[in-house]
Amino acid sequence: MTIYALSTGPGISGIAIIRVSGEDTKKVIQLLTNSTIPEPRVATLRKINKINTSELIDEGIILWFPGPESYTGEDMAELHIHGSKAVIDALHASISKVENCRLAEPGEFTKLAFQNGKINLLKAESIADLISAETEIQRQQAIKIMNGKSADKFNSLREKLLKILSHVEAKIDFPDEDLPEDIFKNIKKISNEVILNIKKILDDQKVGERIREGFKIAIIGPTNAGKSSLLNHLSNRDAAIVSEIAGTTRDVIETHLNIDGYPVVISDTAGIRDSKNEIEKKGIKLALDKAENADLKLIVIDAKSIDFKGVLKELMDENAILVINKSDLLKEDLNSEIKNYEHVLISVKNNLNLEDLILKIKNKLKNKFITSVDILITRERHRQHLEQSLNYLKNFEEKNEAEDFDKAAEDLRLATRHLGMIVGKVDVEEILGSIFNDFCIGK
Ligand SMILES: Nc1nc2c(ncn2[C@@H]2O[C@H](COP(=O)(O)OP(=O)(O)O)[C@@H](O)[C@H]2O)c(=O)[nH]1
Ligand SMILES: [Mg+2]
Repeated sequence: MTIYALSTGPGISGIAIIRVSGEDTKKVIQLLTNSTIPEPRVATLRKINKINTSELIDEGIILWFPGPESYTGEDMAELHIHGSKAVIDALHASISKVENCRLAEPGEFTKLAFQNGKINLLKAESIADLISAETEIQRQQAIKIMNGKSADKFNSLREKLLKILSHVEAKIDFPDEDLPEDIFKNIKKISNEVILNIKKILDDQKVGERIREGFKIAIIGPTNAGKSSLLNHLSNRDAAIVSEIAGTTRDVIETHLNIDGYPVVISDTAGIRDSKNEIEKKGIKLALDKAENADLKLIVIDAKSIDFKGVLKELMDENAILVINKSDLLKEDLNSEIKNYEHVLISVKNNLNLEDLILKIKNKLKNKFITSVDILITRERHRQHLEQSLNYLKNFEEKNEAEDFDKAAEDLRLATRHLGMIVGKVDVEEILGSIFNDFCIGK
C-alpha cells in the first residue's frame, strides 16, 4: 500500500508539501509528471499534471527518496507545490486515482518509520512533541529526547540486564556447569546498579511530564468571586462567561498560556457552594478534582463577603495562593482573621495589583520546572514501565538464591521487557543472541 498526505499545515501558504510513501511512489511520480524520475534527493522542477491527462495542476519541486534511505524506510517522495486549497485538492484527487494509493492516517509516516526500524519509540514520541511544542522549554525537551540521550540510557540499562539474564539462563540450561563465583556477585551488583538508576530517574518530581503537558493551575472559590474574570484576564481573552448570576460556570474551562516560556494550563471551575442542582453539583465535584490534581491552586474569594471555610480552607497549602478579589468594593480594612493568611488583594475589574499576583505565580512555577535528573520522563507510559521494571527487579533481588533460578530468571526477563518497551525494543531473538554471544562457559 502506498500512502500520501499533506505534511504542511492547512490554510493558504506559499508552499505546501505532500508526502508519498510506499512501493508505488515511483509510479505516482511518473504518472503525475509524464517524465523521468528525478535524481535521488535532488530538488527537481517538474510540471505536475492531472493523472491520465495533460491538464496541468501546478509546477513544483519533486524530491525523490528511494528506500531505505528515507524517513519511513520505504520509497518516498515530496511534492512541493503552491499552498492553495484548490491545488492541494486537485493533487490529492489525482494521487487517489493511482491503484493501491490511499490517504495516510494520522501519524502513519512516523509509525512506518518506527516499524521499519528507522527510529525508536521515544524518538517517534519526541517528534510528535516537537511538532506540538508551543514554548521554548517544550521544544528543548523534545529535541533533547529526539537526540537519543534518554533512549541510550534506557538501552544501556536494558543491556546490563540482558547480560546478567544470559548468565542466569545459562545456569538453567547447563545446571551441571559450574559458574565462576564472581559471576554471582556480579549479577547482584549489576541488578542493584540498575535499580538505583531507575529509582533516580523516577525521582524527578514529574518535571518532564509537566513540561510536556503544562503547569496546571486551578482557579477555585465560591460563586461570584470573580474566578472567570480572573481566567479571562490572565489569558487575555473571553474564554469563560462572566456573569453576576451565581453558578454560571459549571464545566471546567481550560486555556493554555505561555508564562516566561513555561507552558501553563489554567482551569476555571464551578463556584463552590451547596447546590441542589445536579449539573452544578457535578461541576463542583470536577472543580475539587481539578484542585486536587493542580500544581497550583488560586483560591479566589470576594473581599466584601469573605467566604473562606470548609473545603476551601482545607485546600490552602504550600501549592496554593489565596487571592482576595474585588478590592475596589472594599471600604474598610479586611477582616483580621483573613489578614493573617498570606494573600494577594486584587481587583480584576479595576486591574489592581494583578502584577503582584502574576509575580507570585511565576515564583511558584519556576521551582516546579527544576530537576537534577537529565533523563526526563515525558509520559505516564514511561513511568509505568519503569515502575514495573523496578518491581520485577526487586522481586529478582529477593529470589537471588541458587535454587530459585527459574523464578529469578522470569523476574529478570520481565524487568528487561518493561525497560525495552519504553524504547520500543522487545525482541526474544536478542535475548537468545545475548546468551550465545556472551556465554560460552569456557567452550
Ligand atoms: N466590583 C468588582 N466586580 C468584579 C470584579 N471581578 C469580577 N467582578 C464581577 O463579579 C461578578 C462575578 O464574576 P465572575 O467572574 O463570573 O465570577 P465567578 O462566578 O467566580 O466566575 C461579575 O458580575 C463580574 O463582573 C472586581 O474586581 N470588582
Ligand atoms: Mg465563573
